[in-house]
Amino acid sequence: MNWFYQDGPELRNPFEEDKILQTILQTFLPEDVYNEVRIDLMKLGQRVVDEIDALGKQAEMEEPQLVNFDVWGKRVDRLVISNAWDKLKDISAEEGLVSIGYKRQSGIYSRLVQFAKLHLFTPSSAIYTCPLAMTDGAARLLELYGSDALKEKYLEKYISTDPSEFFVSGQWMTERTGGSDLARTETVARKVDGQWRLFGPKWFTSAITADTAMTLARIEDEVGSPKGSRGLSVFILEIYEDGIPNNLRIDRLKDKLGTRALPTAELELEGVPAELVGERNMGIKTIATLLNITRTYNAISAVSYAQRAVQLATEYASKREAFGSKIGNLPLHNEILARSQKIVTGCEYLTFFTILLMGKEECNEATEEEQLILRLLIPVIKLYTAKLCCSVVSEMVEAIGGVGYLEDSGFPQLLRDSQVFSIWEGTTNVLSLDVLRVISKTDALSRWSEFMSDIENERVKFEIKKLIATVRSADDISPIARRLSFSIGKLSVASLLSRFTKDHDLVSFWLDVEKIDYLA
Ligand code: MFK
Repeated sequence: MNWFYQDGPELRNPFEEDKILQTILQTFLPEDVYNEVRIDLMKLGQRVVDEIDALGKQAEMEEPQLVNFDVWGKRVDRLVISNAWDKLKDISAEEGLVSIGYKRQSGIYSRLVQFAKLHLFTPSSAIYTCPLAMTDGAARLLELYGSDALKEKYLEKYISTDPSEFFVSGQWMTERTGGSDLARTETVARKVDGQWRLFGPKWFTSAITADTAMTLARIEDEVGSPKGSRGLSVFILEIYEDGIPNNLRIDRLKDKLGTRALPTAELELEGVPAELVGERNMGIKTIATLLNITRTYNAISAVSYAQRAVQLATEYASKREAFGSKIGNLPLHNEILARSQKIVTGCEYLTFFTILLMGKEECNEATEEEQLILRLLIPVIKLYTAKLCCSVVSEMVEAIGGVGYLEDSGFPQLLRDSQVFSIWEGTTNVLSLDVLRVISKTDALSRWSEFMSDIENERVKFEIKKLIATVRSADDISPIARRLSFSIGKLSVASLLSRFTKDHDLVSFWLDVEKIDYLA
């Protein structure tokens, strides 16, 4: 008997498939840079299909384990990690996934090139992008605030393309008191024989396989530190010495909903040697540099997950038959795929535009207006793409049908991981409060409105005007901070699409989407 068997969705070269990414890069990059980069992106896209995707899946299957004691009862805190996870680290170095942003061979466009590569890599990488995000943030922090000695010791390693030299950094902020209100940090830094040593709990430390970590602590010495967040300082430390945890205990690995290949630990620091980075008691302001980088990674990760889910569901719809037709030709199914693609398209434009500004700022070529818009857009892209992309991924699981709900289809992993994007690196509310911080302290909203209104589309201009009027007339905007942030996200997308694509239908779609309502 010839029974029917359905072919599953096929992963194709994600660069070749992502026409929007190609158009965005052609729009934002000079022609010679694009032509050069295109070759590298095609190659990486093929490597994703041929090698990286299988490594990501293997790392997901072989979850990290922690062995706290040896057979004799001695505390060892040894991690057992998939070889695939280590290989993903090597590939990250070889592909320059951090270094491109710092070698700056494409000048102000280097960040765009780097993040385009991250966009292809991320959904196949078992979220190895998380350690890369923290490493990138640590590199920027050292570039801006590190002493020459620290730069020499660590920066070169963070941005190395040689896997045997490449260092990865973690970022430890969250304690049992929480990850949002860092003023309650309990970790202390004490000078012992001229060496800073850290003592205290760190409760969500991602990528505990990292070589170093940036962390916050309150200095305890004869001078002392103020209470609250103004008394925190940033320290850098090496997690292992000769492969053994260096004056710290790894108490437990977290049992997380998603990001399961990523080892996230609970730690007790027991005098780990550390070095101060930047000014004492300026910890929050200093580490904000790192956060702004990791939040940008968060946005590109959310977009890349959603893009991957749409690509796979669209490919599947081109071969799956039901009711006498390919399901991609069924109007309702087609409508959902098209709507999802439009959401991804808007989020891709917004995120890559922000990255373009980031590249300019880091090369000291951003105007004052661009710097302010960048500061405003980073929390906006983080919170906005996290929410939208998670709903897109959820809808694409449904588009695959029952098999999309099965573990080995790969879709549950995309969905589980997507859920973290609105939590780590600051929740939607915390990010909305950051938007408020920017608006109340700077002229960013007016500058944003001027820039985003400099287009032909009258409807977008009108909506921006209305938004500004609402903000100006409110006695207290904190209760509407979240709604305001979403509106800035939506209107930024509409304006950028109007400016760069002239696709009026797409702009109208975005203007009419108050929230992406898949229920109807
Ligand atoms: C891996 C497995 C994951 C599993 C699931 C997820 C687990 C979750 C793990 C986590 O917990 S992730 C959460 C990580 N935590 C964060 O991202 C921090 C979230 N909290 C914030 O961002 C708060 O807004 C903040 C800690 C910054 C509030 O602190 P403060 O001290 O009340 O802020 P304040 O006084 O407004 O700002 C201090 C200075 O920093 C100000 O500068 P000035 O002194 O010059 O005025 C601010 O302008 C500046 N600042 C704050 N945020 C900034 C910034 N500057 C630039 N960019 C920013 N984003």
